Amino acid sequence: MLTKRHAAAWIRILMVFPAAVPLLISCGSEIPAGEPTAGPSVTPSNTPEAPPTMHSLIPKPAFVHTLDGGFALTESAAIYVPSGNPEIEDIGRYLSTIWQGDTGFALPVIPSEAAPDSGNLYFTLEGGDPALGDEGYTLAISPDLVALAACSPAGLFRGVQTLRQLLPAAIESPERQPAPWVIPAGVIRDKPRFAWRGAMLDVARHFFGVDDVKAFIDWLAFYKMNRFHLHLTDDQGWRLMIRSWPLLAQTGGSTAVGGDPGGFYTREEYAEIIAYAQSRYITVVPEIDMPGHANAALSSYPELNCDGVAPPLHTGIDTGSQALCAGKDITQTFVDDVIREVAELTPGPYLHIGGDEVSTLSPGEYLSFVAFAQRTAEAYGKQVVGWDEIGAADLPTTAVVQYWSGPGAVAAARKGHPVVLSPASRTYLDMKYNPSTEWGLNWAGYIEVRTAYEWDPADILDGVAEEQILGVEAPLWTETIRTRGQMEYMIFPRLAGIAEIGWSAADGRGWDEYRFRLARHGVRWAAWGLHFYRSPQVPWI
Ligand code: NGO
Repeated sequence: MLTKRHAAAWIRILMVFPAAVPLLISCGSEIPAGEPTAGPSVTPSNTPEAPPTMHSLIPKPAFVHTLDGGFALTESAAIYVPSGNPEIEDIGRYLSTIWQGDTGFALPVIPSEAAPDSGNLYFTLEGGDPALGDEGYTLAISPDLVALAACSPAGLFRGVQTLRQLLPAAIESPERQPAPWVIPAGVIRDKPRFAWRGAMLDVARHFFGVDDVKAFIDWLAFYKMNRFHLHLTDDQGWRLMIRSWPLLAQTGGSTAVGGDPGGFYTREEYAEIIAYAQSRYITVVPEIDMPGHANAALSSYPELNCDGVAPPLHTGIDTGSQALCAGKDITQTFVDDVIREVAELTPGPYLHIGGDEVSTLSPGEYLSFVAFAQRTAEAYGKQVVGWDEIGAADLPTTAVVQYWSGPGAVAAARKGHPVVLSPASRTYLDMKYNPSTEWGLNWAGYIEVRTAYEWDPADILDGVAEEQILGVEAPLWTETIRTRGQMEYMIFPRLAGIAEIGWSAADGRGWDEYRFRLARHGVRWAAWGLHFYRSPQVPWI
C-alpha cells in the first residue's frame, strides 16, 4: 500500500536512483482507501496563467500526493520506453507528436532496457497483477524524472492523458508557446471505478464525416473514456455500406433530418474509424437500430415491408414509423447479412441492436425478433447490447442492457444482465441546457452542467447494485445538431462530468470543488478552439 510517507520516500529515491522505478512500482498494491485526493482548493490560483496542479485533473484520480517543485520539460528530454514493445513505442510517439507541435522540442521516443538519466520521461510496463486493472496507472514525477507505470498499454495511455493535463493549457494552443514547461511533482495512483465509460454519436439523423468522428474520439480519449457507441442507422439515415444490401447506404443514406445532405461510411472509412479508436484504447460499439427506427432500410428495399411497398425517405424528427416486417423470411436474411457484415468489420466484442421504441409489433413479435437478433450476433461472435426495452426479452445474461428510461434495465438486472446507465435526464447530451439553448430537445428536461454532474450511478435505479452497473454513457442524438460547432457546444462541458462519474470514486468528488476544476478546462477548450457552453454555474477564468 502506498501511503503519503511512502510516496515522499519514493520520490526521493527516484531523484537519486531513477533505475529503481520498476522495483518500486508494484501493480499489485491496492490504492489506499480514504486517502484525501481533493487537496487544497484550486480556487486561489484559478487564473489562466496559473499552472495546473494534480488537484485540477478531470477525472479526479484515486490517489494523489503532491510534492513541491516540478519536472521541467526541456529541449533535451526524451521518452524512454521498454525495448521490443512497439505498442508502447506508439504510445510514446502519440504523446511526443502532441507535445512536439506545441513545444518545438524533438522529444524522441527511445526504446531502452534501462531507466533513463535525469531530465527524461520513462514509460514502463510491469505486467501481471490485476489490482490496478488494465486501465490503472502510477505516475511519479520528481524534478529529475517522469515515471509512468502500468500493467498494460491501456493503463499507460490513460496515464498519458493525466500527463497532458498537468502541463499548462497553453500547450494545447496551435501557436508555439515559449518554454519552460513544468510538470508539478508528486505521485498519482489511479484506476477507473467502472469498466464502461462511453459516449454515443448519432450519425443517422445528421451525418458526420470521418474527421468529425475522429475529433469526437479524441475528446473521449482526453477524459479517459473507453467506449465509442456509433449510432449508425435510424429512420432518417443508414450510414454504413453493407455489401450484400448496397441500397441501404446508397438510398437510405442519401439524406438526413430536414432534407440536409446525407452520407455514409465506406467499409474502408469505417475501418479507419475503428483503427483510430483502437489506437486510443477505445472500443467502438456499432449500433444497427432494429426492428424499429428502420425507415431508412424500409425505404431502400420494398421487400422488407409487410405490404411490399417502400415508404418515402423520412426527414422529420418524429418517430413512429413501421418496424421491420417480423413475419417475413427476407427480414431474417436481412438481419443475418447485416449483422454478419458489421461483425466482420468490427474487432470489438459488442454489437448494439437498438431495440428501442417499437410500437408497430405485438409484444410477442418484438421479443422473438430481439431474441433472433441476439442469437445471430452471438453466432458471429458478438455480445449484444440493446436499449432498455430489450430487458424484457429472454436473452443470455451476457447481453448488456442500456438504460435510458423505462423499466427494462431493472428487470434485466434482476435476471443478471450488466447495465449501462444513460439516464436521459442526466446524460443525454442532446437535451438543452436551459430554455434559451439554441439547439437540442427538452423532452427529458433541461440539463445544466451541474445536473449532468451531480448524480451517482449507484443511486439511479432502485434495486440495481453497483456490481451490476457496467458503467455510464452519454448519448448525443442529432435530430437538431447539424454542425461540428453545435456538436461541441452540446458536448462541452457536460462530457467531462460524465467521464468523471464513470472513472472517479464517489467519495471525494463534489460539485463545489468540481466546478473550479472544470473552469480550468475551459482554458484548454478555448486553446483547442472549441465552441463550448459557458454555463453561468461555472467560475470560468
Ligand atoms: C430516445 C430515442 C431516440 C431519440 C432520443 C432523443 C432512445 C434510446 N431512443 O432515446 O431515437 O433520438 O431519445 O433524445
